[in-house]
Amino acid sequence: MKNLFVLLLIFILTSINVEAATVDFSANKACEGKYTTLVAITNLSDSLVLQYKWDLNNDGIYTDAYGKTINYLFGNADTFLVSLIIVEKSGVIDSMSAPKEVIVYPIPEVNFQTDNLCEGKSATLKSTSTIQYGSLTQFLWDFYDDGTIDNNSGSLVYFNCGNDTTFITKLEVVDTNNCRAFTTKTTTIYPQPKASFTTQNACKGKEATFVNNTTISGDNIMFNLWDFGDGNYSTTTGNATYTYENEVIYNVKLIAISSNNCKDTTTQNITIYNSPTLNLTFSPDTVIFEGGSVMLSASSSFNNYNWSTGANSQSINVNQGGNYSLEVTDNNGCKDTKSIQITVKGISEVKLKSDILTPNGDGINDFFMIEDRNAYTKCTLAIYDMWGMEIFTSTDYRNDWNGDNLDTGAYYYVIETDKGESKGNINILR
Ligand SMILES: [Ca+2]
Ligand SMILES: [Ca+2]
Repeated sequence: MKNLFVLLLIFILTSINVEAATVDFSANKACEGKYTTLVAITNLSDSLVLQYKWDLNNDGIYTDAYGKTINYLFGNADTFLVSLIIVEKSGVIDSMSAPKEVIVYPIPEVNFQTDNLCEGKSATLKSTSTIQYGSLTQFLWDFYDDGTIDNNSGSLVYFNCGNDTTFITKLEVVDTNNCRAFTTKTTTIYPQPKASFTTQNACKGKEATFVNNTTISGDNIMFNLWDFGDGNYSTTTGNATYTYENEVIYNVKLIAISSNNCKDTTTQNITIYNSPTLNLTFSPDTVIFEGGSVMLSASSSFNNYNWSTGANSQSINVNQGGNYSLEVTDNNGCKDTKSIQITVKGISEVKLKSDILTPNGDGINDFFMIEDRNAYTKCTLAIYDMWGMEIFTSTDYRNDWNGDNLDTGAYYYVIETDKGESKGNINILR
């Protein structure tokens, strides 16, 4: 009975031993292009194991690799199903209940952009690297590619550009799975323009000129951006002109941009003055008679007068018909111009406007009127009644006699002027 118990115990223990054979493996985190290390895990002692056989491509055939520890290159980033069987020396074959996933992580796509690689400027270098899974944790910038990391502060770094030169920049990025990749690029530092312009204070409504004196050596200016300070801009390849509408001091900015996108900015104030307004006056009239003259004047005083006749005085005397113009300049150099047409009228005979006088104050024939009275420098008038008695006389008649209180009837007049005379009847009607 005791022997039977011992045998039973041995049988049970042996059975447990056989059924308890476990098959598993571990795999390290591998990155694309790197070997994955797979290590079999079993409760069998090595002395009982004849062979470890691996199926690494999930085709059910365990001939892809042999050994308790293997290194395998899966090739691309993916999830692979891997299984393992253990052949015991006893001939028993132990297997996994199901294949197990092995992940090969992708490596980052590494790239970077540069901006403002200009002499003496602070250039910007920005990583544009990406990763399919996880995130990027380190950005290792090596300027000059000399193996010494110059900056590991992040994806966006700055570089103080010295003089125009060319070198290699290397960026290596590392992700959360410790997968890493790098790229190198030739970094060129370009010539820096020196923006400069000159201008002169200008007048409202008149074109202001900006002369571009920007310089650059070893490169070209692609274009100039002008900010006129009033919200308006323009781009030129050289100088600029602009007309301001208000008398204000404006801050004008020039940004010169080279063909390699190096920029320089300069600013300068321009004062815009109010433009003068010229009014032309004339005396006595824009219509003058032969032998007469008219005085043309600027109604207010200016710094400088420039008549179309060549005169430079505030007023001129004109006795010829035609168009006369005057340009005036104020203390700020701002100008205005006006012109005036002078007509000369010829006098053929001394005439009355009407030979009827109706002095009733209705505005019609109320006064004894000589046509073109202003044409005569001398004008005398005498009125006689029908008996030849002089009843009115003036040596400087101004078209201002209303017949006094004479009765209705016919009267006789004599006009003498410097250009001739006239005699005849005038009829007063009341
Ligand atoms: Ca296989
Ligand atoms: Ca370096």
